[in-house]
Amino acid sequence: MCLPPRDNHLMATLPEVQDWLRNSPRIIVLSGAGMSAESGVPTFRGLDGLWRNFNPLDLATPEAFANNPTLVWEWYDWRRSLVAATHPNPGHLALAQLELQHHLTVITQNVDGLHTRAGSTHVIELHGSLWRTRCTACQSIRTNLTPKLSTLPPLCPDCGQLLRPGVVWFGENLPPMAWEASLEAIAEANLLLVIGTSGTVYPAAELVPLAKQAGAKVVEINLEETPLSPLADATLLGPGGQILPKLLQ
Ligand code: BJW
Ligand code: ZN
Repeated sequence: MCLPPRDNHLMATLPEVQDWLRNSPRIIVLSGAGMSAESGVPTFRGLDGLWRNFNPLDLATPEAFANNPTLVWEWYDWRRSLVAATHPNPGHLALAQLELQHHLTVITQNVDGLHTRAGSTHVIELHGSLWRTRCTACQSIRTNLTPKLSTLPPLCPDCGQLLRPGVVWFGENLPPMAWEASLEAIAEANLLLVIGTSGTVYPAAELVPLAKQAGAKVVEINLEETPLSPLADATLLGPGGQILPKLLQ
């Protein structure tokens, strides 16, 4: 689904949000799949989302991998090739630019690595990365996967057991260090930008009320309102790749 940006709403609040940005030494971004939509990476929910064609329970749970590791591996292999052919969009690039003027931490639910490719250096990957594997037995982690690794899940060079995608599936805990670092960053934040997330997956969505409690202003950028909108001090409706460069002008 691609709704046209509601410029009236955007123009009403844009100068005010620009002012908040200028006066916020510590900015946090919480990004979701919509952040990378304009790069051509599919989102999960919504009309064009991945979950329209694939059942999350068949692909994004530890049980799914245990039942059919080849199917799950192939799906991630397909997504790796897809992401490898994309590039950061103007929204990712604007955030990398913003880091040159502010203390900025990006907390992303995305596994595509596009924030880092755009030049952001303080990136917390809450849901892991497509570009890592983890051993199902000895837990050793490998990075820098090539896009097309293999159609079969590879075996761990250390212990010979199955390697799995280095992402966080439903029912799994978030990487403890990433979660701790996110809580610390949120506690210090003056401004939280919530970009391109449906705000339906926990505990990531919990960071928004926590930021409010810590006294931060919350600005949401999305094509549509979400369950997080009532918490936001401003919701800018439109594509992140258009709104973020305008915010920085
Ligand atoms: C644009 C745009 C443009 C489009 N510009 N915007 C509390 C309450 C209820 C449930 C739970 C709870 N606590 C925990 C749970 C269970 C569960 C959960 O949240 N379930 C809910 C779905 C109900 N959470 C978990 O299981 C988490 N683990 C956990 O809690 O551990 C403790 C525990 C252990 C054991 C038992 C119980 C608890 C783990 C969650 C892991 C999520 N994993 C995935 C897959 C990652 C790997 C992969 O990529 O394959 O993460 S699911 C998927 O959803 C992915 C995403 O990161 C995540 C969030 O989705 P996101 O990013 O918001 O995308 P969309 O598609 O939903 O939204 C896109 C948005 O963009 C839309 O709003 C568009 O409008 C917008 N948009 N284009 C701006 N151009
Ligand atoms: Zn191993």
